[in-house]
Amino acid sequence: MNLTVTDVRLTPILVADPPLLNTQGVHQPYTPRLIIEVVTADGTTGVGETYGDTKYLELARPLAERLTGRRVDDLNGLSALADEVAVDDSRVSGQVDVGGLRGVQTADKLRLSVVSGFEVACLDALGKCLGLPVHALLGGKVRDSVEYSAYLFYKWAGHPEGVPAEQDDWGAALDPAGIVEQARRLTERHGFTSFKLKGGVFPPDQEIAAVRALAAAFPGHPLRLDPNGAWSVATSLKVAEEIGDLLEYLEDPALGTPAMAEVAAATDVPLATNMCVTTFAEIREAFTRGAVQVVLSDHHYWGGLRSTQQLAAVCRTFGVGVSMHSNTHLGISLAAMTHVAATVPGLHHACDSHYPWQSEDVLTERLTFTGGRITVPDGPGLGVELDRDRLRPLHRRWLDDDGRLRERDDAAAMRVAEPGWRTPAVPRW
Ligand code: GKR
Ligand code: MG
Repeated sequence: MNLTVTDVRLTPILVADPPLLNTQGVHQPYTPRLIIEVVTADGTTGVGETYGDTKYLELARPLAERLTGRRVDDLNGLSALADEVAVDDSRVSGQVDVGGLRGVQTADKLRLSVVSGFEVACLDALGKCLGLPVHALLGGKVRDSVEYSAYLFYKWAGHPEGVPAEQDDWGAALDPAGIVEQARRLTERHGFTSFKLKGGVFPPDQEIAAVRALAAAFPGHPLRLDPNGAWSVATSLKVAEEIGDLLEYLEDPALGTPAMAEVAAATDVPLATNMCVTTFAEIREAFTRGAVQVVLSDHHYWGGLRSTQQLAAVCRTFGVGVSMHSNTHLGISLAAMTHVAATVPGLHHACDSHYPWQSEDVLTERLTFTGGRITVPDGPGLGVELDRDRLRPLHRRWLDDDGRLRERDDAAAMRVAEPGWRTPAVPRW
């Protein structure tokens, strides 16, 4: 067996995305993703997936060159390699990111987001070489299936520019009845039993009404509401008071650790985050101030599957819960999330996934939810196979784009419908 990397292929793609609304704007008709293939001297190919905007691609290219000649099992060497690559400072603002709503943007986080795609590809290749599933390389699964929640979004019936040609069949969801209908369809199709509503889109009273409607339609089922930090402390507390008894947790009601700590101090409703704790450096302040009760990990920006396990161990030490955040992603990332989630003891909340919203994938076979769960693959590597015939047209779409859609920008997408739209100042309400 020869584990030396002889080739790394990077394929940026644009993936069809429905007009899902969030506090910054709306999803573009296409979202950029990057597919990473790592080939060993034996001819084994491992696949990984991460964010595909230009700033990630610019970092992935020199990292791909450096990886050639190294071994796929040298995972500790990967981050060191990434550190050798300079990050263009204009690419990271230090502020909360545009479009993605994933917390602070720093050079380190950008590096980790790229490294994670390579780590997953290396683990996939290593698992295939050894005949072992990725979860075994991570220490072994502690569960046979991983639970996901139905991710509900306010949405338009179609994108304002009338593309993509592949319009989704979900229709609009802009009020409580629309959200309940969406939840029913997601449940019928995938068997989900817990629900997360992306909020921060309408004034809080409307979102409170939607949660109440969900609670009436699905009595006793876990519900979450996530306005991505759009509310003031006072508004967060008002919402907690009104519907706290219906919620499993409130996700990022207010922006940043100080505001979250203030909310947490005044309510018993657990607070979850994928915005104020998104790096190891942010843990100390948030945990010592009791600002969050659940951290939603994301292997992409935490630096990979092994970093996610480390985060879970830190959370366990502090008695903080852990689950998984999601952003628009395809099946490779869903498989990676499922493998790592299978190895994390004490994962007590259903993970988030945008996957049901993605009509396209680059796999020979889509992953399927049964009873809202994904069975943990036991075949070698990630247990998924890249389909070149599906990958090619999505890459062609990226090549043909004039550059506008290659950067995810939900505010820019919103301006197509509302020319005066600016990313709202926070707190919005
Ligand atoms: O897809 O619009 C979206 C979400 O708002 C996403 O950008 C967030 O990162 O899903 C995420 C979240 O939980 O905050
Ligand atoms: Mg969130």
